[in-house]
Amino acid sequence: MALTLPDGFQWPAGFIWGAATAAAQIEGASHEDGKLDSIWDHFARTPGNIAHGDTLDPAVDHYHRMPQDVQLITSLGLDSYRFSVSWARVKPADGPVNPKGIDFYSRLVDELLENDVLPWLTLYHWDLPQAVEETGGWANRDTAQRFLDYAITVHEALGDRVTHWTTFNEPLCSSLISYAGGEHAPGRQEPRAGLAALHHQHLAHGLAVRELRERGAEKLGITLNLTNAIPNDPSDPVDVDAARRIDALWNRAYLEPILLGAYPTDFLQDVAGHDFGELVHDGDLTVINQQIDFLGVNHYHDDNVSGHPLPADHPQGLRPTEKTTSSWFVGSEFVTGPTRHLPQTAMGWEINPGGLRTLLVRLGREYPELPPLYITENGSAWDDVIDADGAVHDIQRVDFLERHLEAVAEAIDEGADVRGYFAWSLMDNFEWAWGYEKRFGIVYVDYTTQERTVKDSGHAFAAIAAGARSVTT
Ligand code: GBH
Repeated sequence: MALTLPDGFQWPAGFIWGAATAAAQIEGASHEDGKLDSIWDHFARTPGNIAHGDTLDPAVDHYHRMPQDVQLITSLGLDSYRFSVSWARVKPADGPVNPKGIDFYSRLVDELLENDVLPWLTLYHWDLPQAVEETGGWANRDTAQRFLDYAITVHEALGDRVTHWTTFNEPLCSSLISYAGGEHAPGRQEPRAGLAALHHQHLAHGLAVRELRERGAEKLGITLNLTNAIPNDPSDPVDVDAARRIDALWNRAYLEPILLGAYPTDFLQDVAGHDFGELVHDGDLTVINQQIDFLGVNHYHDDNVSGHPLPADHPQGLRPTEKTTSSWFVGSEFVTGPTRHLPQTAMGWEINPGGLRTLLVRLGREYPELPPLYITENGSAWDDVIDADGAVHDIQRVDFLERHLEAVAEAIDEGADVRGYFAWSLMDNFEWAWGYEKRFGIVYVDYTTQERTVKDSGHAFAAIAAGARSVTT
């Protein structure tokens, strides 16, 4: 198998080939060396929140296996490793700094640099200290200020070695899905809190970018999960309006305050019933509208949407899911997601590589002020097994990876400024509400022995990266 690339195509010089993880999904050691509960530790203790009652301990025991995991990254020949720092490890009660916590990340960064791997650091990948949640969490405006203090702490410790700083990973998930939809920690089902979290995370992002810029951080950005919202019936104005609403709520409400310094007008109208305007104080949008050096794009699937109820026998359940009674489509609760009967991954997510190309090209065309793009996550879950020969022949993931890399190449060929691709994920891990059931890794983890085995997709990715590099450098 090989990539089919546009005629004469070459990956841009210096294109970054990497893999990504997140602290809560891999570290374990939830209560070791001074770490206290994050909202995910707390959330996982309530039966029914996580599949099979799984918890975040020991996850893949990365806290104790960090040097070997860096060797794994090196063995794949990757340029960069995208990881997140756990706020609850660094400032466990959001009070004094935990020296052992910060030391872990300092050792990780040293280990990466010694192996010529670029550290790509994310400050917030969803694991708020439970102590902060107990004072109101992201629904509370003051949490933005606390995030700034935490960001400064991490920068003071690592700023001499880390050049690439991402404030938030997918704020859509850590605001609306977590505070309005209730599917993610802290599991709150309050539409207004979801909107407050959205705005306060924007504010936290802006405060941190402004401050870390002044303190000399080289590259600052944010990662958003972006989607193409597709009207189920393009000739039906009700479906077209549903797609417009989801595009506003999922994409533009995140992109535009950052890039343009304003919330989209139609989004403001859609959520008007929740007094969103009261959350936005004078000057906030100026703080949020900081120049960023890159935009991270996470993409897994497009979203086919309709403004009509689904028939009762429809295979894909209506949102909200059985687990929650509140929708995270705040202001557009009636919107549904009918299936298009495309092939699906083990998550039930549609496979449509062309969607990634469309998205990347469209971003560049719609936003002239767009900074360089990096795909900071893309990947797929499958029911992997170790075969009799000791290998993991994950042919579906290999295919997913190759078709999506082709889509990225096509987008670049059409003018999209994409400078890197991080596979999600480096290794199998704790897949949030799905626990350990869903495997996204390009490296397999045996959850009994914690043994790591590079899957066929890992070998394929390493070969593609090596091949691309030998031509461009
Ligand atoms: C990312 O989020 C995370 O950053 C990462 O930690 C995670 O492990 C990885 O993806 C895989 O899940 O309501 O049915 O339409 C996932 C982004 C956004 C994907 C919301 C699912 C809604 C599904 N998710 N989307 S549905």
